[in-house]
Amino acid sequence: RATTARPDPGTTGLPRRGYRAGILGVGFMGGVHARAVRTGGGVVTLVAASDVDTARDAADLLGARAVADSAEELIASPDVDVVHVCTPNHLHVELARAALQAGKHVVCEKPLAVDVHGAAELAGLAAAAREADGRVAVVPFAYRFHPMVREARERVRRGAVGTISLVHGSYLQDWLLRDSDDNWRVDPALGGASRAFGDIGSHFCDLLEFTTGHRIVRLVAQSATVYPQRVGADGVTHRVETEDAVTLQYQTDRGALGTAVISQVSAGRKNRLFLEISGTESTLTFDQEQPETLWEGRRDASRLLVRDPETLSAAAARYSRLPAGHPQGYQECFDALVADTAAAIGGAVPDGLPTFDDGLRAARLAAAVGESVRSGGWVEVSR
Ligand code: SOE
Repeated sequence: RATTARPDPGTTGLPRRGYRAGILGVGFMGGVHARAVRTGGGVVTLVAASDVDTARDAADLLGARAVADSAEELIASPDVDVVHVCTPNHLHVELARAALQAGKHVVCEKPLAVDVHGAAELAGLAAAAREADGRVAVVPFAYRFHPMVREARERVRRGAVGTISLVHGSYLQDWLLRDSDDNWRVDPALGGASRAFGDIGSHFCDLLEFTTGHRIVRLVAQSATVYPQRVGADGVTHRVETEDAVTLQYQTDRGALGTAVISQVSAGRKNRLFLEISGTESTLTFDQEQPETLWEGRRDASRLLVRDPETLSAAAARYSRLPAGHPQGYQECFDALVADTAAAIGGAVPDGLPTFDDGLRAARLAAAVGESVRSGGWVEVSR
């Protein structure tokens, strides 16, 4: 039981030179990363985008001190210690590789790479950088940083759920519901062949494995592309070769079964990441759109646990950034992820910081889903 909402000093604090970030990409995610850096007391020293005008237009909003002419210039800058890669997916490998080779710490958006080969290369480079001089390489599986997710993980860990038999859920969005909705993620050349699964199914699987400690070892998947064609922002119709939705069924290494529905075309569902863990003692249910609560189901006495740093386990209270009754959510998850990244750079070992190994894990799962969709059969997920 936690008696204070104050963060654990063992895992906070800026690295000695401060947290000097360079942000590559100025879309939605670039903004989220920049806010998290500044909230933690860091500085966005440089920002770069696909062209200088775009970067200049976004610099103020991101609170960036200066604009780099190119990604290469940003990566080479002595004013940048941590490179945040927030570009379209197809550039992740090339930019993260260059940043690691230039001696920087890296936070690279997911999917880490559009295939296993690229993700494995980056995981190898990150391991070498960690060995060489303790550098940190993070993939923002940010939903791990919801306090109630930590609470669920803690309850699983201390046996309150019992032996887990079922883990099911969904990740549903509707921002690609119409054929007039389009985005670079739809194009496999930019986003990768695995779209709905790579973009959000990866979060679902990461959350499942993070909270339960189980690993998905076998799966069978189906996919659907609701619109064979979409109309781009330029008014031109193009073929769609990536999936709008995936359904999957899986088994874990510890004998649990589960199913998941992943979709970017579910009307009314904005960002509903829903996970339900059932064991021999209790059920825990987390819904990302109601992140202040965790449902605990018991045969005789079910209840809704509410985020209150006074009553949560210490592992969860550590991620409570606001007093009870003052809702916190998505941005605070990123703030906490960057704070833990800073702490890791400073030499701490924060529990549950998602690394490039987790990015590689997501790439392996996406490959297994793709293989199963093609073959129609069960696929073993490679380790
Ligand atoms: C779009 O689907 C998106 O921004 C994802 O790319 C993020 O990873 C997810 O957290 C929210 O939705």
